[in-house]
Amino acid sequence: MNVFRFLTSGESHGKCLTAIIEGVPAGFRIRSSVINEDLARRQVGYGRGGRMKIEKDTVEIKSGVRFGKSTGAPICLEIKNRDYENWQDVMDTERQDYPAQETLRKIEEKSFTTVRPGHADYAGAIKYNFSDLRNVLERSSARKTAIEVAVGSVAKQILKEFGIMGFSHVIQIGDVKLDFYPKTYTLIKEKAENSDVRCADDLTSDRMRNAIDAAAEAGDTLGGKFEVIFGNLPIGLGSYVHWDKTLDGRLAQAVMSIPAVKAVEVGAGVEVANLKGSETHDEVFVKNKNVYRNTNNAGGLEGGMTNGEALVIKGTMKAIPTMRKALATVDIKDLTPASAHFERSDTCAVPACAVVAEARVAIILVDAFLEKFGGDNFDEVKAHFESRN
Ligand code: EPS
Repeated sequence: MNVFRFLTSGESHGKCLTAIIEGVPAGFRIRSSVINEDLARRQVGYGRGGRMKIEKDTVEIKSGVRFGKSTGAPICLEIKNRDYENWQDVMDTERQDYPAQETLRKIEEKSFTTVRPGHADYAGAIKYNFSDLRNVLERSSARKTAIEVAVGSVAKQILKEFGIMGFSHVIQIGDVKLDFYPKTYTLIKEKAENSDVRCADDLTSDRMRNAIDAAAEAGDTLGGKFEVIFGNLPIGLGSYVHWDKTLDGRLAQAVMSIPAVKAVEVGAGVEVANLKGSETHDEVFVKNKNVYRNTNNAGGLEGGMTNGEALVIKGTMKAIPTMRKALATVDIKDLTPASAHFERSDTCAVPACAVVAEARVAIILVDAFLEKFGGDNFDEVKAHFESRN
């Protein structure tokens, strides 16, 4: 069982998004202002749609924290959906006995039966026996990633106490790739944070923006690739003894399950297929009793455990399936051919997806960290950490 675990609830246009986190030891400083900074990072990005102009995601810590410190009790987080104001009738949790005509009209207007290819619509409707695809859209929407970023921010605040920090950046949007990497991780992070496509090179950022503009013009959408990097990790998080304890396996699941992610790579990733053994593995050297490597093709993981090098995870996101240029589909009402439903959407959400992946990686890392060094309170965890090999 996971040490750090959480559940979320909430619909895209419902009242709010909620998370309950379990497993945070007492005595950790948890700041809502830091969570809000991460929420803002998820909201920006060239190519985002109209919804982000309505929302200004901020978290309320509802329980489990007292005077800025965790108490060891479950932590409840909440983000209100500002857009709910416009959706109250449609997303009502109560059934009204005699709804007004106007209410019925709004519900009718927002219900839909034309499946959007690439979304959860078709399988979701069959699985849960829905005639209105609104029921599928509302929870399958990537809107819920906002609360996951809040949970990830709590994880990052815990990891930071032990000097573990990470960042994310975009390495491809459509067919525009980042070929020139700044020399250090610090530089990549700084440049990416200042780019509205989260890309560490100015010229490539321009080309990415142009590609997004062209896609938007054509009523189309774009996917891409991002990278999450965490440094200063203690050696031996995760394990090789069972398949479900391997850290690469856990990280892959966490990143793969972000909506629209279709592939996850560790270190050199799929490139290793082209390399010989002698080119793949990172040779080990020693200087003044310090072990070091000159390469990091393993992406910081060997045998499903952290090996002391930087953790490098890549994710690939498909282009968003909700688009103006409607795809051919069927109407589930009568199984007749139709055009896919279109609702306000983003042209490209790869920069936001990178921030979500950073949160998911932090969640897995804090879980593995507390598994190894855990305790009931900050001092215990710190003592365990300091007594490591
Ligand atoms: C999102 C909120 C959603 C979408 C997007 C992500 O808001 P709305 O549906 O009101 O426009 O902008 O979600 C999707 C496109 C999707 O397919 O899930 C958010 O908060 O990130």
